[in-house]
This record gives sequence, structure tokens and C-alpha cells, in this order.
Amino acid sequence: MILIKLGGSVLTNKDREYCFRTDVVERLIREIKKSSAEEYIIVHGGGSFGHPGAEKYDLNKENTEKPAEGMSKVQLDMRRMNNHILEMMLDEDIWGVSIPGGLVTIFEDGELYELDHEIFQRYLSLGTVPVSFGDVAIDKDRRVTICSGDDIMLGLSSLADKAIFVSDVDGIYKDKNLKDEFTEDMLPLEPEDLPEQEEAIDVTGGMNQKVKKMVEIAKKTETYLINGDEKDRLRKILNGDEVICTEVKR
Ligand code: ATP
Ligand code: IP8
Repeated sequence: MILIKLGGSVLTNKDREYCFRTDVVERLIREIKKSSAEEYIIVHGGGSFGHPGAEKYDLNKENTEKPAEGMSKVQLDMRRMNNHILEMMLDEDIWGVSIPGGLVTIFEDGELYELDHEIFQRYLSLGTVPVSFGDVAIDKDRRVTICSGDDIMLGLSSLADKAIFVSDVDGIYKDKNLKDEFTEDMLPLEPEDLPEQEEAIDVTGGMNQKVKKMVEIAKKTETYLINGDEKDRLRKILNGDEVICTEVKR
């Protein structure tokens, strides 16, 4: 089974709320369809659908003033995004089924505590393609928190032969301006070695948090970050061909 995370940075225009990059999403779905991947799970991020609301309601903080209102609204935003993606998949005869991250996870003080693997395996064995996504989830300590798509990737990593993160950069860069060479082989780069991000970033922590989770995922399965803006990279990596990317090694 291959895990594919379609990142919010490639699916949406993060500078404009609710702005899908329709052509890119359609192409990525076609690349998956044309590839030799037979059994796979798609996980998608929140991009400009999920992050603005999550920030507005402080859903990733310890104290959230309006947890029920925030949960209700941001869950709806994420389900709208997910519906779009499922519709585009149906257009390519890919039988996607929605598995919202908030319904299959429990968090403890902001960290993933439990993820229900079995539901994914059951849907896979039906011949469907589970499509899970970052969501608002239950937290044992904080009441609510944000479940990142990267948490779902981590939770499913022990089932996977390969985990592919599709982003809008060629790989993980060591310098602040993303200008120098990105690192093709993350060993022995540690998440702490990455440049600190100054700008306000995603509620789920941007690239630094992603790399921490990728390092954990790499202990379980082959883990790559590729640029989905570049045509054919997703199809090629799914086929097992070499592409420009960062492979995070354990
Ligand atoms: P989402 O969390 O919404 O699903 P995503 O998974 O696509 O989004 P982001 O959190 O947006 O991922 O992270 C990708 C972005 O991180 C890139 O667009 C890039 O500009 C930025 N970035 C910051 N630091 C680095 C770095 N060291 N190497 C590569 N990209 C970086
Ligand atoms: O974009 C975040 O998921 P991510 C989901 O994968 C929400 O970090 C609701 C912001």
C-alpha cells in the first residue's frame, strides 16, 4: 500500500481562502490514475480551506474559546474541500471514499494518541480508495485540536510500503530562502537543522513540523517529498522511477 499526501500548498492557493488550484489537482489525480499504483490511500491537507478557520478559532492552541463553533465550521470547510477532491476522482473513475481524520483519531495534548487502522484496511479491501484529510479532532486534554494530514500519514505509516508527500517545492531545503540545493538525502539532517520559519505559518507548523513527522514515518517506511507542481513526478515516483525529491532516511 502506498500513502500519498497531497499537501495544501499544491492543492490550494494559500494566499486566497477557499481557492483550489483545479488544474493542478486534476492533473495530480490523472497522474495517480495513469501510474502503476494499485493499492493506495490519499491523505490531503487543509491549505486555504482549513488553516484560516483553524487559526481564527485557535483550534491548535491549548485554550480555545469556542471549541464547538470552531469545530463545526472548520470541519465543514474541510468536508467541502474533500468533496471537491472526491468528485474530481470520480471523473477519473477512481472510487474514493471519505474518511475524515477527526473521526478516526484521538489526540492527547495536541499529539496523535490513536488512529483506527482497521477502517482503512476494510475500505481498501472493498477496492475503494480511502481519502482522508486534516481535520478538527477530539483531544483528551484540550477538548479539540487540529489533526494534520501529516498526523494521519504518521498513524498509517506502519501499513505502508512507501509514503509520498506532494508539496510545491522540489525537496527539503537547508537554507532560509529555499535557494541553495535542497537535500536529496535527509540522513543525517535533523529537523532542528532546518531554518527557523519567521513568518506566521500554518497552524500545524509548516515544514519544520512536517519534517519531524517525516523522520518518524521514515522509521516505518520509505518516505519522500516531491514537487507536485512539476508534471509527471508523482506518476514516476508511484511507478518506482527516480525523480527529483528528498528522501528522508531513517
Ligand atoms: P498543508 O499542511 O496545508 O497540507 P503542505 O503539506 O503542502 O500543506 P506546507 O506546510 O505548506 O505543506 O509546507 C510546504 C511549504 O513549506 C513550501 O511551500 C515551502 O515554501 C515551505 N518551506 C519552509 N521551509 C522549507 C524548507 N526548509 N524546505 C522546503 N520547503 C520549506
Ligand atoms: O494541512 C490541517 O491539515 P494539514 C487541517 O495537513 C486543518 O496540516 C483543519 C487546518
